[in-house]
Formats: sequence, structure tokens, C-alpha cells
Amino acid sequence: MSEENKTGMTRRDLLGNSIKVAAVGSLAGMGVSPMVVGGGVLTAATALPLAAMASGTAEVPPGQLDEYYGFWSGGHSGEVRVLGLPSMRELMRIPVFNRESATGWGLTNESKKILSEGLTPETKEFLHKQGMVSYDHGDTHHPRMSYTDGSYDGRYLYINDKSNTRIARIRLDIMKTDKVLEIPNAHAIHGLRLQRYPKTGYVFCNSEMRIPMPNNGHDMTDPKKYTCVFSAVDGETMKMAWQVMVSGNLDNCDADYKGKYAISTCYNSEEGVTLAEMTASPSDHVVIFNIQAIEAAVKAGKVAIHNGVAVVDGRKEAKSPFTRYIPIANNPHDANAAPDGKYVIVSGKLSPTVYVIEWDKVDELFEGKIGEKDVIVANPEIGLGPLHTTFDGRGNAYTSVFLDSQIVKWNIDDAIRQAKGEKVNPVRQKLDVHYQVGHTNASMAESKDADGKWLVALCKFSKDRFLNVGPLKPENDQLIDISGDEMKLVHDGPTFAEPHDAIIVHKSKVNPVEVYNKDDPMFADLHALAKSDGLELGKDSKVIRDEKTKKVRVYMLSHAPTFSMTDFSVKKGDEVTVIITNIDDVVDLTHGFTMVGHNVCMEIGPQATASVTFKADRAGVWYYYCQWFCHALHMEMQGRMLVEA
Ligand code: RUQ
Ligand code: CUA
Ligand code: CA
Repeated sequence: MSEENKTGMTRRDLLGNSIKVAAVGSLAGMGVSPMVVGGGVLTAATALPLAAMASGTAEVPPGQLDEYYGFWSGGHSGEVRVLGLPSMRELMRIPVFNRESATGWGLTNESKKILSEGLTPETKEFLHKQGMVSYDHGDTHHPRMSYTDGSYDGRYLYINDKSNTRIARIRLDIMKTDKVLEIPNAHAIHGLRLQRYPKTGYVFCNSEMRIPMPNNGHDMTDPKKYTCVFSAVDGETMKMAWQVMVSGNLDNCDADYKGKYAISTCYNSEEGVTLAEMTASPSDHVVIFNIQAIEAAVKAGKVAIHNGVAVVDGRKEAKSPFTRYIPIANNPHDANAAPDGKYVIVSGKLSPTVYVIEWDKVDELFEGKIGEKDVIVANPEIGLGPLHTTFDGRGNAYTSVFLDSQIVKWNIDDAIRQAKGEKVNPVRQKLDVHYQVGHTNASMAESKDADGKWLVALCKFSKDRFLNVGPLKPENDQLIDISGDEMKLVHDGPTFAEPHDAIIVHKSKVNPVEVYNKDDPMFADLHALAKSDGLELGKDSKVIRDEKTKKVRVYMLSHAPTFSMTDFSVKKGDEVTVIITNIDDVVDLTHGFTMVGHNVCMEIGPQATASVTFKADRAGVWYYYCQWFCHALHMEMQGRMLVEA
């Protein structure tokens, strides 16, 4: 049988060049067993996504590692996902704003503390009245990695929560959330980007909705009196640095590569509250923030204090040194700084164009040498519904075009030449994507090390691209090879609700640990608690019960395949805190602790300690077990809580 006949397609359909022949050849040589499909023979190699095969570069065979990490927003799932690229394999889910069943995020004492300590006093009180200590829902959009001098430094990932007006930080050494902060005076944090130079530095974030300040039941009926703030958070301490009051609302934001400016888009300069009002004007604007001018005012104390935050007035009519308002056609969406450090691109959304703003001209604008419109050096036509732009580091920009369902590749220099009157078409290629693309991002493109290899198109609709799973369809994250002159679509990746944005980071920039450091500051509270009970955490096993408070602390160790206690006894009505240290010092040996019938489950990584508190209000025998398959005798890794009536 010829090579062609085996799969019903020609060798040329399957393989574009000799590299791909080698790839399939090596799989065959690895002894991959053939599957018989409908009378034909399909090898595991040909069962791989055919489009991925077509590129010859996207395939990552079993056992081999990806070249890039992808950090994906989990949208209104409230989490962050880690993917490997180019395989698009999902490697990990990091719970952030959500309550997470497998790891006990939102249930353990440690995660509850992280989720609650950065909330405002008003929110804490509100949640307390609902019987909650924190929110358990979030709507994430924009994951961004910390920088040093415009390059990713692998320390932290930051992400916003639109629904409950928060931001969070993930420690990338352990890939766990370590800080959550509610932004006062704001309402629905949407845009989030980081200071790139000299380092992160500030986390910039946008309030999308306008509210009365203070928002306490007064001045509700006149939306013209509402305000909107741009926020800078200290990314090291995760405390508020300052805020700027602006005219209009704020959608997305970005920052330059020199540490001088941040920029935000505004789709509601009309300051309306209905769709008709928000789209009434022919134009909106972007606001450019002068960071040094704002810092000087904060330092000099020339600020108002609202809810403990230093706020400067950067509204249009204030004509302050803090802001400039650049007119843009109605309802723009994103602002994306190019990795060359020279330009920032504003996508038109309702206008079929993008705006190229030159940072050096922004210097001249603040110096009063030129007018607002003069910072725009090009305004090329791209397609219907441009939303986001990314870059390849070779002078090309790639804009997602929602209504046309396309990624449009265009050249920035050519756009500027065209604006100067030269007869050039900056558009290089339009590639169909499936369907209605929102964010797009290219490998390393949010840093000055943009390498122009891969691009993802995060499509809002998958429609017919996958097997039907009922009325709720997955989104479709498509991988596009941009290494050559032509963009090539190589992979469709279904995803659950709803990756808004993602970044693609070379693996050399990310270096997580394999095992926890038992002396990590994240365990300091637990060490102190054990000490106060006269115990050493991770060494001693003991039940301590306070007859007066009816509080019980159970210190336990886990060591595959046993817990250090086969049983412990409490009295009905006791408040029980179980503190477990996983003393296994072995890579990939995570244990769990699940208490049957008590809604209790938590992850305990190697060398980590975790704790959970619950009310033992059901007399009887209740088994606890390890839910992480850890050993041949994992099923037997269990014990009993005896609750005396
Ligand atoms: S936004 S689909 Cu939330 Cu980043 Cu544009
Ligand atoms: Cu420990 Cu399963
Ligand atoms: Ca508008």
C-alpha cells in the first residue's frame, strides 16, 4: 500500500517539507502502534491534529517539553491557566479569585487569609453579613508577568478581577496566588498592565465603570457627577500607590518602555449609562498619564485622600500636568505598546482603523510643543472591529479584527509612510480565524524580547469547530505560526469560559521550584501557631483541645502512604483546625486531606503545610483520606475523626 492510500490523503496534504517527513519518520521509528480506522491504518502520528502537522513545527511528541509557557486568563472561571506552547496542552490551573475543589483554594485558612486581607473594611463587613469571608467568584482578563528593564523576570504574574474590583498576584516560583487587593474608589477593574522600566514596579489598573465618590447612596441620580479612577498599585507590597481621577471611563491600558507614561482607552467620554449614551459622540479619547508628574504631586502631598488612597485630579477640565487627552474615533478598545519602545497602538473597535501613537511625541505634548492630535503618526485602515494588537519584533503588528474574524498583519513603518502621503499599503496579510477573535498575543510580544514565532487568536465563538457539547460552546484559542512571511493557522484549542487574554513566555524566563521550602514565609503563621502550642511544625503530631473555647488543633504529618494519626477524637460542637505538614521531600508527591461529610478538602504539596478549620457538629465516625493518588497504598491512606455526642 502506498503512503498516500493509508490515510486517504496525499503525502503533500500531510507533509509540507522534509522536516515534517523526519518528524513522522521518527514517530514511526519509536514503535508507535498503528490504529485501524475504517479499514485504513492511521498511525498515532497521523492522528495528531492535521493542521499542526502541516506546519511541521507545532507538534510536540509525547515526552518532549514545550518551548513556551502560556499564561491564560480563565475569564469568569476566576482562575489562571498555564499552557505549554506550541502544543497548547493545558499544564496547570491556578485558582485565583475562584473557590477551587481540588486544592481547597478558598477553603483552607491560608487561602482565606490571602483572599480576604486585601479587601476594604466595607467589603469585609458586607461579606461577613452574608456569612462569607471573601468572594468566591472573579472575572479575570489580563495576565501580565513582572518586568525588569522591559524583559520578563519570572517573579510574578498579575491579573485583574473585573467583577469584584480586585487584582491578584501569583508567585511564579510556586505558581500560587499570594496576594489579592481590592481597589478602593473604583468599580470593575478591567484594564491591567505593568510598569516595564526600570522594573515592576507599578501595576496599573483601570476602573471601567463610573460611580459617585464616595459611593454611599448619595448623588446617585446624576451620572455626570460620577467619577472614574486610574490606579497604580505597588507590585512589591501590593498596596495602593496612587489614583488619578479622569474624565470619561477607562477600558484597557498599557505602559511604555521608559517608565514615563501609562495610557488608557476610554469608550465612554460621553459619561453616559446606556448604550445609546455611550456611543452618542463621534469621538472618544485615550488618556496618557505622566507618571513622574503624578509621583511629584503625591510626594508633595498635593493630593486628596479618598478611602486612604492619594488621589490627584487628572480630569480634562482640571488641565493638570498629570494627564493629556488624545481624541480617538468613538469607542476604541485596547492600547498595546510595541516592543521597539517607540509606539503604542490604539485599536479603533467601532472605527475600522488603528492609531499609531509615538511615545517621543508624548514628551513634546507634555512640554507644550505640539497639540494632542500630533502624537498620532499613523491611522491605517485594518478591517471591521479592530480590538487588540500584538507584535513580532520585526516591525510588524497583528491586529485582531472582531467583525471580520481575522488577524490582520500590517507593517508599522509602512503605516507611518502612508500617513506621510507615500503610496504604500501597510497591510501584509489577512488570515481568517474561527470565530470573532478578541485578544491576540504573540510570543514574548509584551516585552522587548518579542521573537515573532507564535501568535494566539483567542476566539469568542467556536460554533462548528468542535463536536457539539450542547448550547454552551467552548471558546476557540487558535495557534498561528508567524515565523515566516505568511501567517499559518496550525491548531484549534477549545477552552472553557473564557480566556480573554494570554501571554506567551519563553521557558527560559520561568523557573518554578519542584518542592516547597518548608521555611517559606507563606508558612510563618503556621510555625508561629505551632510554637504557641509548644510544638514544632512538621515534627510533632498532637491534638490540643481548649476546654473553654471548644477549639481543637490537630497537628498531623503526611508521609506516603500514611497520616501520622490513625484517628483523633473531638466533641460535638468543637471548632476543629487540622494542620498537616507533608514531610515527603519528593518531587511530584502531593498529598491531600479530605474529611468525609464536612466539605473539607485541601492540597498539601511536598514540604508544605496547610490548614483548614471546620465545625465538628455531627456526632459519629468520620473518615478522612488522602485524595491525591500518591502511592500503591494511597487508598489506605486514611484515618478517623471520632466526634463524641
Ligand atoms: S478586553 S476582547 Cu477584557 Cu481585554 Cu478585549
Ligand atoms: Cu497521600 Cu494519597
Ligand atoms: Ca463613546
